[in-house]
Amino acid sequence: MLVLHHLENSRSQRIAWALELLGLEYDIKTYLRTPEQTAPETLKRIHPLGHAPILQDGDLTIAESGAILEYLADEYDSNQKLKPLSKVERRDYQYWLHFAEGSFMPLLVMMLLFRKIPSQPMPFFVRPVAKTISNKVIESFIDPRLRDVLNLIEDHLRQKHWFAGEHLSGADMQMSFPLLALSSTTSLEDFPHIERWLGNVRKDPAYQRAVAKVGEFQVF
Ligand SMILES: N[C@@H](CCC(=O)N[C@@H](CS)C(=O)NCC(=O)O)C(=O)O
Repeated sequence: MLVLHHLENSRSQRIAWALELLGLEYDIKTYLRTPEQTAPETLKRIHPLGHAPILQDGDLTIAESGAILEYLADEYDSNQKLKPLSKVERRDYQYWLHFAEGSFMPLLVMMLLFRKIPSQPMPFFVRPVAKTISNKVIESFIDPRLRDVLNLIEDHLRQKHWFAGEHLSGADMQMSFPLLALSSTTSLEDFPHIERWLGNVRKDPAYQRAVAKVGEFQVF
């Protein structure tokens, strides 16, 4: 039996989408975030890092959303719904599958943390300094890199309908989390192909079934 350990408002949505696309039966165990927005300690009973998503398949426990998608592709995807067969599509699939967590998410996590710094408890006279430093890091380091990332994605989606070509794949699932998260707080109107792709994601029946079960990511 497949069990998806799902942290509310999190990357687990990707895996629910994949499981729905493959038409697999699975249980969802939902964990609520702590007041500090972290995962509860109970998730560490499933995997030592206690980060979601985690998938259990019988005795096997798999963490890392990219690794989980690859596992599902290897074990349950005889019709290549998650992982394309052709060489060119496979290259795009691999690139974007890794890009999502390797290049995109670290920037978003940094942005989230630096945005939060000025509102953390601290002596009142330190706050303006903290705010200046945070804004400087966001403006000079994070924003330009994020714009490069979005330009790269926009350019790719100008040529391809989905990340790996004509068909939806696990690469779209990996890329959905950072792009949905970003679009919930930042206008993407300068990136019409990303917006078109986000619209297609939201229209996908398997995505809609997943969201009905685990919810869509809301605020970043
Ligand atoms: N690279 C990992 C990241 C896992 C991760 O950081 N998950 C977040 C949820 S979106 C988490 O569990 N956060 C809770 C915490 O850090 O306490 C993946 O793609 O699965």
